[in-house]
Amino acid sequence: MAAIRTLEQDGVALLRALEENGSALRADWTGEVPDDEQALAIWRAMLTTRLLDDRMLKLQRQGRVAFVGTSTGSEAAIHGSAAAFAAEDWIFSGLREGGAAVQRGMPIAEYVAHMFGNAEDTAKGRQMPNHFQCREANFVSWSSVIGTQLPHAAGVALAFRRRSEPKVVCGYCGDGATSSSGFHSALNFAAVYKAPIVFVVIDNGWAISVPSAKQTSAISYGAKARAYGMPGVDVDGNDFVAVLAATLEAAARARRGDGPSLVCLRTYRIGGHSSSDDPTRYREAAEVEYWSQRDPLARAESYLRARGVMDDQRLEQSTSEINTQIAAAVEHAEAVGPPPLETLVEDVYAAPPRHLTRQVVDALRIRDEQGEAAKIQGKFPL
Ligand SMILES: Cc1ncc(C[n+]2csc(CCOP(=O)(O)OP(=O)(O)O)c2C)c(N)n1
Ligand SMILES: [Mg+2]
Repeated sequence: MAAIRTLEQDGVALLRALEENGSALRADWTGEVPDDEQALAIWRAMLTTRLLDDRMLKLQRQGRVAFVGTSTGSEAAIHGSAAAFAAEDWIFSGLREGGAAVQRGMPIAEYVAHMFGNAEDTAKGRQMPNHFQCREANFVSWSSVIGTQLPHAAGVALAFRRRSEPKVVCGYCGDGATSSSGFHSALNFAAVYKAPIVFVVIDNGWAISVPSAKQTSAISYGAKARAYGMPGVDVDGNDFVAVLAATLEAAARARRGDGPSLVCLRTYRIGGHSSSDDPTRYREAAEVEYWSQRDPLARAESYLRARGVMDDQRLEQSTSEINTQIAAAVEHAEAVGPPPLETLVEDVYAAPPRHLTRQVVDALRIRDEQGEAAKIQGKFPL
């Protein structure tokens, strides 16, 4: 196995606002600093994602949810960046940014309904779990096909510009997705047409079993921006203050009409790629240990304690409030049945074509004759 990944292994200067232990801003920090209310809101969003991930993974292990891709260890990157966008802005995500939809107002019950793929799932059970969407939060449904959300995001940004709508777009992707053709097309296109978009790369160290160090021979992901003709920055992704500041600057540039930016957040995927993965087969325990000691949530908590707005009581109360909401949502979601079979071909055509209608009629007949299909036993195939 290769050497372990560390935060500053390649000597690239990362934008950093907080001291390593989070206790204070660095003496040389001159960037934007959130007020305590905003900092607490970002922290709470991070905590919510941590608790949702913990619960969903347990449900998956119990066979109650089919698939989970956790964000544990990357919460500052996700929530610090998402906080830079306004309610009317649009977010295109990858696998791990679903918590940003919750941060933007998606109810926890809706998040959980989607994980179960039940009748209350806004995707009507047709997506893999952990592929979130929320119209009210302007959070767009994504495809697992890596990098495909980025050309869509650039196109929507360009539409906003053409229509003179004062909105910007955030396009998230992972380190692995930077090797996709969608990444190249989207960055090139957005820069040429000055689309109001911020590309946020969450470099969590791994693309399944491919280490970030093998993903590119560029000195950093941020360095790729230069070739596209846009600003790029590499940020300590576990530092929510630096993440927020870098993303705010990029969003402001897009809003001014000056075009796209690339914000690269260096962080870590503490868990497996997904609930189907065993990361001990390809990475060192020492690496996970190194990054566990740089937990972004603990760092944000230290900062807020030093600011005098966080204490054990607040921590316990928030944890218990969020866990109560999650528990209620899970109990409810399990009581709701699967989406009705009749909905299977809705929403695609104004009037479903005959061959699809025939399939639904057949499916209903088979169900009536033979009952619902039994749950599959054994491994989930992905
Ligand atoms: C086009 C395409 N190729 C391969 C895959 C298989 N695949 C699923 S996730 C993944 C890695 C993604 O890594 P990264 O972009 O770093 O995101 P992360 O999972 O680390 O958040 C790959 C290769 C896919 N889904 N789509
Ligand atoms: Mg990755």
